[in-house]
Amino acid sequence: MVDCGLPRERPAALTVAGSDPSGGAGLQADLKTFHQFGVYGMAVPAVLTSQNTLGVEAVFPVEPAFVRSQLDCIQRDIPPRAAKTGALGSAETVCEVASWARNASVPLVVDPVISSTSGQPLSSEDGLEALVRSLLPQCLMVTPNLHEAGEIAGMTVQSLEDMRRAAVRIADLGPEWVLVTGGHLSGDAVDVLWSDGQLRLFREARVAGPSHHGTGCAYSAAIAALLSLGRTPPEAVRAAKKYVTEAIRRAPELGRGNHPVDHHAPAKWSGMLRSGRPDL
Ligand code: PXL
Repeated sequence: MVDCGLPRERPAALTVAGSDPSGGAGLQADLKTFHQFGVYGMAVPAVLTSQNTLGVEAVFPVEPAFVRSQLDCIQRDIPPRAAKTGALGSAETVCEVASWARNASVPLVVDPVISSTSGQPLSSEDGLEALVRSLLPQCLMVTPNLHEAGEIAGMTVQSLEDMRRAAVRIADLGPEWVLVTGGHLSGDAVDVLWSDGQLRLFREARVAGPSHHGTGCAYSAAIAALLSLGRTPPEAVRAAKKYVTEAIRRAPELGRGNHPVDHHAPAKWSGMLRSGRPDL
């Protein structure tokens, strides 16, 4: 047998998210990101969208029972080492995902997507309530942006101090780690990671220009990929933020709206399993 020096052990990561046929966001972005980190990617669509870089034209939710059937099917064969959720649509689907995740006891990153980059709703109101009630208590990390953090914490989030206060409130809802992403503030792009009474700040220089399509998806997918490779949550956030910053910097001029980020940006620790396989 020829040994090409490639790692035989390849962790699998799963995304449960919306489909963006234009490839900038949603499960397409997640799969590209998993791949870039050298992780075997799996994807369960929870809502289908008709969209391009200019906006979302239509949303078609997948039957909650069919989402569950996909999750169970994967779990029986290739149990993921880490998973992330994106747009889930309805409360029923959120509950199916929560029930699957409870049984699978997989490290779960929840990106609490409420609307698309262009502002179209991708979750119903009771979908967000269900996410807070049933998904947050059992996830390892939740990654809201300023708007999502405000909706979940019941406050407006417009400053670094607001981000910290929102993170503390959201941690009370159950997640072990809360990452509030500050990409929409001015100045440096600073994210706040809160866990167990400890605050960590992650800072990168802001990349000038219009907002980019799929930034949050690539960020949470990179975190899930790095967790599946055995990185700790703070290590995963640090490397994922560097990846996303570079992905925005290199964003290709594709489409006539919000250009997608470049999922081919360099990914630190890609494909490198931390030796000793820590407990996740
Ligand atoms: O970036 C949030 C997001 C998540 N999921 C889908 C999307 C978007 C943004 O447009 O289309 C499917």
